[in-house]
Amino acid sequence: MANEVTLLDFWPSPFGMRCRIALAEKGIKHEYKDENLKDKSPLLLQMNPVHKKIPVLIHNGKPICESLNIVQYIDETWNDKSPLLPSDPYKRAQARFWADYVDKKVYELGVKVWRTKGEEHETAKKDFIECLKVMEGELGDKTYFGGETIGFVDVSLIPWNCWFYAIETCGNFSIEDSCPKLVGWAKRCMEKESVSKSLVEPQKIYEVVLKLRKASGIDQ
Ligand code: GS8
Repeated sequence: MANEVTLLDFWPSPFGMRCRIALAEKGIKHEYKDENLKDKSPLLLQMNPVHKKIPVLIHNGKPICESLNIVQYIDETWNDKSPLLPSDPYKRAQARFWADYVDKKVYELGVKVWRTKGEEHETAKKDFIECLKVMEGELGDKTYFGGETIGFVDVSLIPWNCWFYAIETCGNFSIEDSCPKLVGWAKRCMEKESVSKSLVEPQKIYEVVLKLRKASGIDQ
């Protein structure tokens, strides 16, 4: 069967970026469709009727939803090169645990930093740095989270690198001051073409964040 692959995405989405990196790592030719989330396409509504969210990977007409699920699907389907998940069941379970931590902690707290004011904002900043330190502890002295090559946890976390500038600027703090090793890891990831071409300029994300802050009444 022909391999027809389409990614429904939205350019600033860190969830979409995960899928872009995985497709690039595997060298999968695909069609990229940028959605207007204020006016979702009939295709998106048809392919993800439950959540109606991007990203959605459409492989030979069949949809796969949820970014971490998509990255695993890509890894299992195109398993001839650049493995993202380890083959050992325990290591696979650990990789999924940390990717889930990224979603439940790094993402949630990062959003809280730029979307809140006052005491809530100050608490979110502290909690955000604490959870990045936890990630840094997990990285240890390894090149990537999974070892010598880029893997599932790296792909899950690295998209937030282009959101960090907005988070730091809104919070008036430096991630590098608290987590220099994590910033070093992000720089290493960015040296990979699969990553750098899948992420967007931090300044563009900052502009998106400023618009969202205005829309939600945080900024005048
Ligand atoms: C999150 C996707 C998501 O939030 C995943 O794929 O990992 N858990 C999911 N997608 C957003 C855009 S990025 O912030 C989205 O599609 N939002 C549209 C909406 O909520 O209507």
